[in-house]
Amino acid sequence: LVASLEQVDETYIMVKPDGVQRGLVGEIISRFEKKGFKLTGLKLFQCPQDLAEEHYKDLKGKSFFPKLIDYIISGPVVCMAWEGVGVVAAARKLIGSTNPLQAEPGTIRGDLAVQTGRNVVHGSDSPENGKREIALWFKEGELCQWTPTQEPWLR
Ligand code: RTP
Repeated sequence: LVASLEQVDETYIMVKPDGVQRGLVGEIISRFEKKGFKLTGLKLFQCPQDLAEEHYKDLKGKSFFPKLIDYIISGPVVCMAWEGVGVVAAARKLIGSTNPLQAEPGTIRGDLAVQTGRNVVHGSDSPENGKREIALWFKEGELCQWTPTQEPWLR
């Protein structure tokens, strides 16, 4: 076995409350699965205000910050951890631009959203933030490090 020299990164992906309430959870998870990344954490979660504020602390001075926090805590979100080579940048590409009207067709936001303030999904913007956000949203025992079995599932 030749060990890969490429760095395996992890990213925090979150289906925001509008994505959950519009029934887009399966569709969004499916795009990351089909791309070929490995799911290492998944839960439905009602986010408390202090966690939302900590997650978005870099945006604290922005005029839209209070509305953003209200949006994120308005209903349950789906928290996910994904890992793979290049997963952070690739996930941002799959998600598309922050403003869904500028997001390319074929991206999650380009296909499924209209407003910046209702853009259905979050993805970490750097490997460092991927690690930070996964540690923020998940407890130790909620994450699974796993290797695919060598046995075929179907015969
Ligand atoms: P995210 O962190 O959610 O993946 O989004 P992003 O990197 O594409 O965008 P960022 O600039 O970090 O903004 C975080 C989220 O804040 C909301 N937002 N509202 N002008 C506005 O009303 C405005 N600008 C940003 C969006 O929900 C954005 O995803």
